[in-house]
Amino acid sequence: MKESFFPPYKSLDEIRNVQLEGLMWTVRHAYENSEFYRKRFDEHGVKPSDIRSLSDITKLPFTVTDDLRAGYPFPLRSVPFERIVRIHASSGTTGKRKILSYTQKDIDDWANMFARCFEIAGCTAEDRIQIAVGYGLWTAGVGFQAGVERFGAMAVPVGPGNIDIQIQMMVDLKTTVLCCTASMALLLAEEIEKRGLQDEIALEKVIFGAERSSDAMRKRIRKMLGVKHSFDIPGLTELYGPGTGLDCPKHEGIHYWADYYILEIIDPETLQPVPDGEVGEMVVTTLKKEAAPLIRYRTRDLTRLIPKPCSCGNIFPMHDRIMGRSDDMFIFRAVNIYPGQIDHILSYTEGVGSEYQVILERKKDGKDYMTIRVERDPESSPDHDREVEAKIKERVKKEILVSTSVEIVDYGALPRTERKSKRVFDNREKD
Ligand code: DLL
Repeated sequence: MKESFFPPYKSLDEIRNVQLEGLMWTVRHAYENSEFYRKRFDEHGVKPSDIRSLSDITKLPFTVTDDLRAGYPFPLRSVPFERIVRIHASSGTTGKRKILSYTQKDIDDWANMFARCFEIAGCTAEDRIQIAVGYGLWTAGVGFQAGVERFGAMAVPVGPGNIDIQIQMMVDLKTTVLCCTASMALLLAEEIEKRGLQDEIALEKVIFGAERSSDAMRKRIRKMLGVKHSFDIPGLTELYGPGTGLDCPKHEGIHYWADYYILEIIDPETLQPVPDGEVGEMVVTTLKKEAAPLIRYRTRDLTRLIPKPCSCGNIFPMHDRIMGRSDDMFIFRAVNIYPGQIDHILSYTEGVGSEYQVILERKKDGKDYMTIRVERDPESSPDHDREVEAKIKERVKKEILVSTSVEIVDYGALPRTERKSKRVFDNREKD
């Protein structure tokens, strides 16, 4: 029988026991071996011996991004340098990069989690898995690579960009699984369509991550590539990298590896847990991570727990897609808006494509103006533009409670990227 990367846990209670053991180990390990954590715990008046049940986790202080920056270049380090075998860094747009270190065991644990992702997606050793994300300091390429190898399929490590080589590999090697950002998948899908190569490729699955993608965008990509399933892979540099969970072919939520980390969802204002199933900020505590353990790390990502078991039978719990980051929120005319609210409206408006930009400007009259620029669906006629614009304006007014202008542009007019797409352009002068 094929090797499984899932331990034979029979119930959530069994996973909870593993969590308690891991939490107690992590807290002691961090307290004894990291200057940062010892100081933070002492300031907070908490000792490892205070953690005796899972609910005691709330006694622990939060860790935030600024703590990582303050500890640059080896934040949260809890092992001697001779045990660190690798570092990765996030691309961070502001300030210093976040650098995280790994022991050999951390790397092995990460590969194991990643192998589960391929297993839950229904991949087999026969699959040819094309990795179209950046290798190097970023966790993406190296993470997928280790995951494919641990799983035992064939890795096709093309890396980022190189549309011609990507397509050549897909056609010649008959790649079955494509791993990339949704932006890159769209770029590739459009190019394959343009070159009329749909019948020459053998893709069955696409695994996207690293950025939020709309329902419309994913649907479009699946249609153009002729694949039945697309999977959503979450991950962040601080928590190993990609591969900390995946949706299964039932697509009822993202199963996450609760024996490697505890996921809490909190209200970012009150810092209290939200009621089960409500949206809040993901806070993660690692259970086995040695070099840079995370204790109640505030990710800024927004999602919710899905408070029911999946119909696939896998007992690992689920969270929803990442709906955005609390720091993506922008304030327009005193209304807090998340880009996800806009792409939700656009996804369910007929006549528009998946690509859009939101432009915010302050005009001479001192007032702020918003424009949503969105591509026309390639199968729609410009004759309907006025009607579609009016429909979007009306829905934005009704659902987000603000007025916006809408501009429909030709299909393909907005920029495509092989990395994470930028959607919101805030050109208002900062005070
Ligand atoms: O983006 C790791 C990754 C690479 C994940 C490839 C999946 C695939 P960072 O550069 O540290 O790591 O960025 C992490 O990206 O906090 C989220 O805000 C966002 N993000 C990652 N995956 C998803 C996803 C990688 N599936 C930040 N959906 C995270 C939505 C995502 N947002």
